[in-house]
This record gives sequence, C-alpha cells and structure tokens, in this order.
Amino acid sequence: MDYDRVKDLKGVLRNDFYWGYATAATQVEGGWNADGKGESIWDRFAHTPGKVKDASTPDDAVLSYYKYKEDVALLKSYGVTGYRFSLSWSRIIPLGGKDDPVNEAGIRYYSNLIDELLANKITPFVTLFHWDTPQALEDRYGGMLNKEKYTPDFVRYASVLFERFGDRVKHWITYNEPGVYTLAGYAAGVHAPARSSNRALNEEGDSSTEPFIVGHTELVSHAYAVKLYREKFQKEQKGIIGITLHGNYSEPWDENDPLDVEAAERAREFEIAWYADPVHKTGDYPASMRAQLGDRLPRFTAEESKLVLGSSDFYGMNSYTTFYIRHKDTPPELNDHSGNVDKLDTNSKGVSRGPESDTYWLRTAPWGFRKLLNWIWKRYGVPIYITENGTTAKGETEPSEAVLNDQFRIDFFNGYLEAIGRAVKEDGVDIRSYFAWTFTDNWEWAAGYTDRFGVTFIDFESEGKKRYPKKSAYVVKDLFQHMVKA
Ligand code: PNW
Repeated sequence: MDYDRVKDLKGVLRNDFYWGYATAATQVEGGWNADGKGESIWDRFAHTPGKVKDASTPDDAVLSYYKYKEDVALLKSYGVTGYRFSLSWSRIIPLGGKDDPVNEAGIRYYSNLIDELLANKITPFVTLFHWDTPQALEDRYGGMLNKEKYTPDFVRYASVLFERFGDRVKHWITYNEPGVYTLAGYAAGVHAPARSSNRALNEEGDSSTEPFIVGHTELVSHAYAVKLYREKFQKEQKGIIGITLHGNYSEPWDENDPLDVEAAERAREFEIAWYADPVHKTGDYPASMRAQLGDRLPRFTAEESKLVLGSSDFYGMNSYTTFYIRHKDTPPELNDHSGNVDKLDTNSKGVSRGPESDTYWLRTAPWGFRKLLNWIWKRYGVPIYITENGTTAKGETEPSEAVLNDQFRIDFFNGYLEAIGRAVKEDGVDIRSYFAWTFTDNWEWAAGYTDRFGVTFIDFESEGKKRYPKKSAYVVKDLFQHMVKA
C-alpha cells in the first residue's frame, strides 16, 4: 500500500466498520439447474445466441455453489470482516410465486454458506435480489412490469428468507441497483429481460416508459418487504435492512458555466435521486424528472409514498467512477434517461476524468468518489454502507506474475480508500462499510468472462476454476488494518 499517503488516516474508521468483498449469485455460483434450481431471466438470456459478448453462459461461473468452503477460507486469508453475496430467488423458490414450493436444497446451500462464514467470524451481508428474476414470473405476468402481481411474490420470497436465515443474518439488502436493472434491461435492452424500443436488438419493449414502471415496482415491493421485516422480524432478530443504489459522480464539464453546473445536478438526480429521494428524502421522485418525463413517470399513491419514505435503515452505495457532464441546447429526446446531458471523458480544460480500465465506462476517479460521498451525506444524512466499488485492469489474460501483481487495481484501491478515510476524518461523513467488487473474477453479465474485476484471478479454462490471489487483495487488507480503529 501507499503508506505515506494514508499515514495520518490510522484508526479513522469505526472499530465496528465492516469490510470485505461483494458478489452476486448469477456471477459466481454456477450449478444453474442443480438440485432443483429454477431458470432465471439471466439463464434464459445467456442461453439465447448473440446476447453475451463471448457467447459464454453462467452455467458454471466460478463454481462457488460447490466450492464455498474453499472460498470462505480464501476470504479469511484476505482478512475480511464481512462478505456481501446475493441469493438466487429461483434456487430458493424455483417458480418464484407466492404459492409455489420452496426448494429445500437451495435453502440448505445458503444456510451452509452462512454458517461457514460465521464460523470464520465473517459477517454476512445478504442481498435478496441481484437481477435474477425467476423466468417463470416473467412468463406468467411480465415480471416487474406488473406491480400488483409481482409485489406479493417478492414479499413472500423475502418472508421465507427472514424466517429461514434471519436468526443468523443481521444485514439485509432488498435490491441491488434497481436503476441498472431497469436501464440496462428495459431502456438499452442489453441485459435480461432484454426489452427496449430498439427493434434491431429486442422484439418487445418501450424504452420511454418501461424503465420507469419497473423502477416504481422495485421501490414499492422493496418498501413492502421492509414493512414485513420491521413488523414481524426486526424486533426479535435485531437486524437492519435497506436498499443499495448505484451512482457514479457527475462533475460539470465547465464549472464556470451555470448551465453545466445545473446539468450535473440534474444528472445526479436522474441517476441517483430517482430512487434515493423517494426512499431517503421526500417519498416522491425529483422535480427535475417529473418536469422532463411528465406522466411517463408513475405517481406514488399516498399509501406507497408513506411506505417508501424511510424504508431503508442506511444508504447502500455502489459507485465506480465519475463523468464530466455538459448541458445540451436541444430539447430532451423521448428515450433520454439521463436528464438531457452529454457524458464526457474530459472537461472543458481538457483534463481527463481518470486512467482507463478494461471496462469502457469505468475510469479511476477517486476525486469524484469523495465528492459523491459528501453529496449523498449532505442530501440524505443517513449512515452510508458502501456495498460495491472496484475496477478491471487491461491485459489480465493469464495468471502470470505480472498480472497477479495488479498495480492498476492497487492504485485504484489506494485512491478510493484514501478518499473514504478523508471523507470520514476531514468531511465528517458517516461511513460504516466497504465491500470491494469483487472477490474473484466472475461472469460479468453481458460482457461474459472478459471483464475481470476480481482480487483473485480465475483460470476459467481449468478444471475447478482454479483461484490465484492477486496482490491487491493484500493491499486492501493492509489498508483496512491501518484505517479501522483497533
Ligand atoms: C454493478 N455503470 O453493475 C453490479 O452490481 C455488478 O453485478 C457488476 O458486476 C459490477 O457493477 C461491475 O459492472 C454496474 O455503468 C453496471 O455505471 C454498470 C454501471 C455501474 C454498475
């Protein structure tokens, strides 16, 4: 680690700060139809030719369904105090619905994983939904496009989890990045369930309305699941529950142009406040969104609004990068979802937002991360749990010494973890956890196995998907052992 740079940050993080790695079921488990697991929309997507960049599937992924003991041991060697993972709905309820049977083999797998973590003094952070809707619900009534039918199914799924795991799980996250699910799945159509207005890509969908309908369903069903937890489980189980939102930072392209300053704030509102204002601030969508979208943006009933406001015990934050935002002089297009702005790599002075990773949208920009922490803290004022942050690096194709000595990723973590320490120490932001994305290289959705985010290299060609620690895993460990109060 870059010790000099963080020397003064010794012990600035709370002694009960949780840090570790985050994963998602589809991306790591494999066993896609093992022991009674039902099909998810991502299984269907990946088995449809032409959808995934390297034509790969998550059928085997990293095999963590089979290798969870080995993985927990590796996590332990990385020094973590927490591990964030998601549950596969269709592994637990193969057909998904409220009257459909529970698959005991699925319950057993997660129960064993939880026990293994606890036996190793690693705190489980459990995500209920990380994008893998049961295909049966998609077929039955259009999944989240149908709020009335979907919500009771999601709430029943949640109740099974609280009942079966709530004695041991004290940190729950309902949804992972509802905004990425809606925008990639229903606006761009490049993720499951592959809907959009683009007929060259998708047979069905409407990018101008469906993302907002689905986003509304996510918020309302989240709120009903939280209501259930608070009324029936929280008192006895004493856990906390919330939602995790994605959000990169938006910096004005020209900080001296009021129109760019306004555009950057509007971009933050379209990306982040879309979900965060209803939950943490007003019980309603931001005015800037209503102004541009009109009736295409659903309205909360009085009951929904009351339920959604305050429905997260913390601010769950996923963030990776920063963009420069320039206003447009033309009126918004029908299929605009970003607040009518241009998102750029350099600002008006030609300064770059940061070095390129191996992922087109992601560049290292810790300076924006610290600003974002402050923006969220100031606007919402609830404790922040960072639940994802990390990077790919160019040229990671084989587990050679050079690749395992992943300086690019080390530089990323040095910068972002310093930003966290300074936001806490110098800006007074309340930050309680950090989960790096991600533990091992995995199946990066529509990018397949080509984008490697892990602090562990996976040889996907090898039998058993052999694991090779990268140096960044040990740098992250050193940084937290330095920054977390003893
Ligand atoms: C997250 N963006 O998705 C997901 O939660 C993970 O499952 C995923 O593997 C990880 O980040 C890396 O992609 C995002 O465009 C996808 O800003 C796109 C963006 C952010 C997050």
